[in-house]
Amino acid sequence: MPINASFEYAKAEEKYYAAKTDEERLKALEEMLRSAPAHKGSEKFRGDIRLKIKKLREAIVKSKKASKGKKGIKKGELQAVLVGLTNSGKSSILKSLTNADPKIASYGFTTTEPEIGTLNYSGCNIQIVDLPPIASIGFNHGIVNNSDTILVVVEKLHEIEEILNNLRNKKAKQIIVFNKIDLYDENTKRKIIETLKTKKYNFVAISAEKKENLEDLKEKIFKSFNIIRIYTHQPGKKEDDVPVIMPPDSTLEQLAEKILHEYSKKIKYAKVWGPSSKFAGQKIGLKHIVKDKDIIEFYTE
Ligand SMILES: Nc1nc2c(ncn2[C@@H]2O[C@H](COP(=O)(O)OP(=O)(O)OP(=O)(O)O)[C@@H](O)[C@H]2O)c(=O)[nH]1
Ligand SMILES: [Mg+2]
Repeated sequence: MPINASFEYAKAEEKYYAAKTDEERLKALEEMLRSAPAHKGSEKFRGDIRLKIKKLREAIVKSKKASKGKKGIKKGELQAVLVGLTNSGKSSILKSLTNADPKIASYGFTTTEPEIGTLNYSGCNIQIVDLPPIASIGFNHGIVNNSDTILVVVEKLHEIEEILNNLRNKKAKQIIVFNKIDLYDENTKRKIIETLKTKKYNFVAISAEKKENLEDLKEKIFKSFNIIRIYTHQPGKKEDDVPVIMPPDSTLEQLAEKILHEYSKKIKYAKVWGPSSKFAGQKIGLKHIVKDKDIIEFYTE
């Protein structure tokens, strides 16, 4: 700190050292410049601050440019990611399952960054992520590693092992999606399906273009998540259309906590209709284990 520095300057300098982002740092530096002593002897000192401001502004612009185009994807609660070689039809599948409208083309390496769409199935919103082809620059192992379900999209049998060998995520469920089945005659189709069965893959043979077997694919995706759906509501009101998603064998307490942190402490009791109830409207406590498609009504203090 220079001699005769003001109290404001000291405060700004404190902010500068405490700043966590470049933007905060820049703001603090600008404050420092405003409050720095303006006499002749401090000219070099002010010049130093100006230089720091200039450099920081450039760095911010540069990092903004670098991050542009790289879409951040906030992982949905239920997420399936499309992985495969170029041209296998990943984007066509995204388009046929969801509201998304990705670029589709026959020339290869069409998708260069992740695209997302939402598949609404059985009351649940499932996030489907379309990725650039595996082994291309834009392919994102990070997204695949965090995903719940991997849709391995192929148009030839030999592609399956090639892709599986390249996957690092060993936790996610895998569904082999054999696409473009419309290109084959009945006999070849049957042989392909036999081979997939013999290899014991969890698979579905579809045509994204001709919309064949898409319902099977949707069901397989939904089942891969191993979740239960609970519909909740306040007394006297209609239940929510969008269920709360829970792992199997969750308790009423866990359900309440998922809805709102500390909510379980406010609950006197609840009533349940559906699979986990002995009779309609049964009164239950926090330790009650809920089941798929239960309807729960909460009573708070
Ligand atoms: N016959 C047939 N063609 C299909 C089917 N699905 C996709 N295609 C065609 O295959 C080509 C590639 O489709 P895309 O959906 O762009 O493939 P992709 O896997 O996203 O390709 P990349 O983004 O390059 O990885 C296009 O010409 C599609 O029209 C299908 O079920 N049957
Ligand atoms: Mg694509």
